Amino acid sequence: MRKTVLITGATSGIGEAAAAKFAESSDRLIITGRRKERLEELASHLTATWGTEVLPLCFDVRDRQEVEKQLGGLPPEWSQIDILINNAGLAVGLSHIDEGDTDDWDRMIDTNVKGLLYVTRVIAPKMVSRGSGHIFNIASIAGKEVYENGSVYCASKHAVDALSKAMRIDLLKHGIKVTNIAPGMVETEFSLVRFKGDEDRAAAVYSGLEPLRSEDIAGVIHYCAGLPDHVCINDLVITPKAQANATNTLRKTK
Ligand code: NDP
Ligand code: 8X3
Repeated sequence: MRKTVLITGATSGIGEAAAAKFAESSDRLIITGRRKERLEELASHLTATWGTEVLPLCFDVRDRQEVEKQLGGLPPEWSQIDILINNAGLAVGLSHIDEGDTDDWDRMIDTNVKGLLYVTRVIAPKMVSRGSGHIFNIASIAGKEVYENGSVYCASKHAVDALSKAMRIDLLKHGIKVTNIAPGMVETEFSLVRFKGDEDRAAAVYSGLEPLRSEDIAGVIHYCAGLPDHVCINDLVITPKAQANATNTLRKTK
């Protein structure tokens, strides 16, 4: 059955790939992000390729009033959301706790934790009133483990991990499923954002190994969303074959 899927952070990476995957299966999409041009290009592309109905909404998930205005004021034909993919997020910087940039910390906590909460606070009641829905939280392997220099990003993703568990309890009686997705290394714009545009540092993250592609994660989300209603995958850690955990990778040397 055709579903309405809301994906935050669909202008690149995992969110964009998830949008393509759900479009391919004829679902309807609400896609969000801050980069308006990219959002509109993606919407046109999905409609031209798969005939998908798409509603692009440009806003910053950190802006609570804007989240409430945009998602609280959805047109009636778009307000029944079956699947929410809380994907918008980022890492900024990589530094020891005594040297970190507090503006970077604010960006990560405000986006990864507070932004996810603002979106969920608007959408969850709509699911509760219908007694159905499926929420995906894109956490991270950094929400399962911590690594040197990653303290605040790891803390923000541990918060997402905790929220997934807590949401599953609170929403249980309303028939809403919550799936926590915890990817390892996925080659997207993630490292470029983390290193503030430094392409060499970003490329080095994935050198000598085959990282996950956004499509790999999108495929897993789509699979979980397509399972029978009585089945809920609660939590998945997904890494490339060359990654054992947050810190151990197998790289080919030249
Ligand atoms: P990308 O940088 O490619 O995509 C991030 C998306 O989030 C973009 O669409 C961006 O849109 C959106 N976004 C970021 N900040 C905001 C904001 N303030 N308001 C609205 N949208 C925002 O990275 P990924 O696809 O890799 O990241 C997606 C999620 O996956 C993140 O939560 C990330 O933490 C998580 N993750 C990524 C891993 C990886 O290795 N790549 C591993 C584990 C988890 P725009 O800039 O247009 O606003
Ligand atoms: C992104 C993966 O290992 O850089 O969440 O934290 S990692």
